[in-house]
Order: sequence, then structure tokens, then C-alpha cells
Amino acid sequence: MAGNRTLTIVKPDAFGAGKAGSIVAHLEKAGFKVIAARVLKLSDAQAGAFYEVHRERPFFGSLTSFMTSGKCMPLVLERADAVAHLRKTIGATDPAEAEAGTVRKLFAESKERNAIHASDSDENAEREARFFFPEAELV
Ligand code: 3AN
Repeated sequence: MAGNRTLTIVKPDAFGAGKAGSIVAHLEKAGFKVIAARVLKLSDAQAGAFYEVHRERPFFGSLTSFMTSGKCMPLVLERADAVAHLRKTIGATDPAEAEAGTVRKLFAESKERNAIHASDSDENAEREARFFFPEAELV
């Protein structure tokens, strides 16, 4: 998927508040095409595996309990320069620091309940897309 695909997750805060449709519409307006999507409630094991790189961080337990607190919606998105463009579209991790018009400024509550995830590199986009979707759904 090098370069033109990325993985996003509408997190449980935004999904539970009925903001998924508005967020996907915002992403489509930003030029992203939805390649794959699903809705699921992550298990503790899945959340721990997805956020493995953060296991030693002080917020790991809180992050995984938030991410398993309700349903979320992972999507694979496509457009040119997908990873960088999605990071710009969602804004800073903390919505208080996010630029006006970004997904987190519009829809997030706090640094943890921050509405949306986006892969931070092509390598992680590939790994994270495969985490949620079988090959056949990524055509
Ligand atoms: P981003 O989601 O912007 O890539 P990362 O990769 O630094 O941010 O952090 C992954 C997730 O961990 C964030 N989306 C956020 O939900 C959570 N997180 C990061 N830093 C903190 C923090 N200081 N306190 C609570 N949660 C945090």
C-alpha cells in the first residue's frame, strides 16, 4: 500500500457519541476514499497488541481501557501522500493544541479521548491495516 494508504480508527468516544458519520464525511471531503471499514469492540488483548509500542508508557492501562470501552470503527483510507495528509487532517494528539478545522479540534474531548487514530508511517499503516482486515478486503 506504500504511500497512498493509511489506517484510521474512529475511537469509542466519537463512535459512541454518534460522530462516526460526520468524521467519515470530513475525511471524504479531505480527499480520502474508504477502501475498507468495520465496527467492533476491541478485546483487552487486541488493544494491547495494537498499542504494543506504548506498553511501557504511563498511560498504557488507561489508553487500553478507553479503547475497549465501546465499539470503534477502523477504516483503510486512500489518497496521495495518505499518512502525512491524514495526520494533518486529524490534528495534534491533544485537541487543545489541534489546529482549527482538524478532526480532533472539531470532535475530540481530551488527549486520551481524542476521537481518532491515524497511522504514523507507511510501515505502521501496513501493519495496522493487516491487524484489522484480511487481504481480500484491501483490494
Ligand atoms: P497520536 O494518536 O497522535 O499518534 P501517540 O501515538 O503519541 O499519539 O499516542 C497514542 C495514543 O495514546 C493517543 N492517540 C492518545 O489516545 C494516547 N495518549 C498519548 N499521550 C497521552 C497522554 N499523555 N495521556 C493520555 N493518553 C495519551
